[in-house]
Order: sequence, then structure tokens, then C-alpha cells
Amino acid sequence: MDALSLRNRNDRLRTLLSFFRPDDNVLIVIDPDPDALGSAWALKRILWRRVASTVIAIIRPVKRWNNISMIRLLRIPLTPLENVPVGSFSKFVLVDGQPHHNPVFGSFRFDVVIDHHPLPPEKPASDNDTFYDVRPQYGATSTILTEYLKTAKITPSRSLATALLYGIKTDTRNFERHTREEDIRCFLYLYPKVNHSVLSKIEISDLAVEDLVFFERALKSKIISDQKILVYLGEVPSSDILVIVSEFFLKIHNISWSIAAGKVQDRLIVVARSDGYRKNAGKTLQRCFGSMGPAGGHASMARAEVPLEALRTRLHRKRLTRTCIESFLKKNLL
Ligand SMILES: [Mn+2]
Repeated sequence: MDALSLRNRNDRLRTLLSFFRPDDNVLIVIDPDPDALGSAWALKRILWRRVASTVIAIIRPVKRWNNISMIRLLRIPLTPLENVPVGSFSKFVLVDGQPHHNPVFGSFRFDVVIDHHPLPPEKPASDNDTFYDVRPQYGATSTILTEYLKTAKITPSRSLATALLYGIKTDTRNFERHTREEDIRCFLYLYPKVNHSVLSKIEISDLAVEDLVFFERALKSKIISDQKILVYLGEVPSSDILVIVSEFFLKIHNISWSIAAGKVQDRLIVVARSDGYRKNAGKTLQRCFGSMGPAGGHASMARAEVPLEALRTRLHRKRLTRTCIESFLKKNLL
């Protein structure tokens, strides 16, 4: 069953609901990013009192602090998939994804699939056993679910509205990419219903206390020259902290070029942020590191991943000391 061939929103809602019976136990399976979380929670709300139960199962642990804050502050009910007795459910739903995206998704036979990613070249066989509502032109699945809520005349709670709006904002990167009129229309509909203080706490929560040690390191070891700043953080657990530190330094009003580098396993990762005016971050990193490993990006944001082995060869060194990495970065980037 292909949802888009249905005449209008009422038809689509009616067909969606016709896939469920009052005694159904429904399992919604998601890869937990904000858009998937908002969409799954909205669908659980739509099915409330229409089915016996709805459980939202996540296929992996949530790692990003923003998403952990979102789940905690909005109290989104979730269960890890491995703790779910899959056999006790009678209906299976996938939102914000398609079966071919992930082997875990592929192991289910879904009754309903609601998504906004591109369809695979081999379109899934449209049959009457599965309801497909895939709209690749939409910026977010949260937009599709907001439309269903409106059609069903369900006013979302403040927490649900906040989750959906955050889903739309993250997937469209604040309407900087892949946005269409429907996304903006749903944003405007949700906006007055949102808890804005909770939303801004979710949006800024990208650090853990343990990360402060890297800020200490960054503040101590920063090298400032003209409008440029460079920090080498040594070993870091992942490149996320490099992104946060380089974006933090770009907040300084007269810094126009900010670089944070660190070792992640056997690679030197360099993250650059720029006002995109004086320097093109992507081109600069490509020029400096392109011969050693993947490097590139846009005018304002870029990244390079240099295998340490390649760096050793380039610098003719057996051991890469802190000083030698730092002076190499300084010579090439400042
Ligand atoms: Mn999405």
C-alpha cells in the first residue's frame, strides 16, 4: 500500500489506522536520533487507546548528550531492543528509516514504514500487507507525523511538541538544508506549543563533566596568531570534542580561523572552523593533508584524517612527539 497514492490526508490517516486492531501490541523500532524519537513518540500518541499497547524500541544506545538530555527532560518512554520480547508483539512499525538502512531493521517484517529518506533503487514491493508512507522530499519524519496529528485532531502535549520541533530543527539543520514548505508550516504550528526553556537546554547540552579536562588542555595550550587560533589536544576519545572546542574558539569575535587537532586511535584528526571569509577551511585542509588522508569540507567547516603512519613518513620521524605535531600544524595552518 503506497500512502502517497491516497487522495488526501484523511484517506492516509484512515488507511494508517486500518492497519491496527484494538488488541494489537505494537512495537515501533527506531535508530534513536531526535527526528526518530519525536516521530515514534507521536505515533505512540496517535495509537493511544486505539491499540492495547505501544513500545518504542531503540536499536542502539543513545550516545550524544543532546539526545540523552532530550530523552531525560521530555521523559520519552524507550526500551532497548535487546530487552524487548519481540515475539509478544503483533504489529511492527519503522519510523525515520527503511528496512535496507540497517541489518536490524532488515530482520523485521514491518506492517508500517513512515520515513523521509530516499527510496532504494529497487522500490519495495507495494503490497497490501505493508503501509509505506515514504516522502523523500520532506525535511523530517517529524513533519510527516505532525501532519498526522493535525489530521487526527490531536493537540500534542508540550513535551511531544518540543520533541517534534527539535526533530525538524536537527534534520533540517535549522532549515539550512533539505527543507520544504511543509516543514516550515509544521514548525510554525508546533512553535507556540513548545517548552522553549527545555528546548534550549537540550540544544546546548553537548558536553559531559569529563570533557572539561579537554577545555583545560585547550585553554592552556592554545596558540593565537593574528586572527587565528590552534590547539593540539593530544589523545582524545573521539573527534566530537575537537568539533566542540574548535567551534567554541570561533565564538571569540575577532578570531576568524579556529583549528582543533587530536589523536584518535591511529589517526591525527584536524577539525577547522572559519568565518569562511578570509580562509576557505575545506580547501586549506585539502591542500595541507590531502596527500596523506581524507581531507576537505566547506568554506566554513572542514576536517582531515591523517593516518599517523603517513605523518611519520612525511616528517621522517620514528616517534611523533607533541612538539613535532604541534609545530607541523603551526607551520601549515597558522
Ligand atoms: Mn529523519
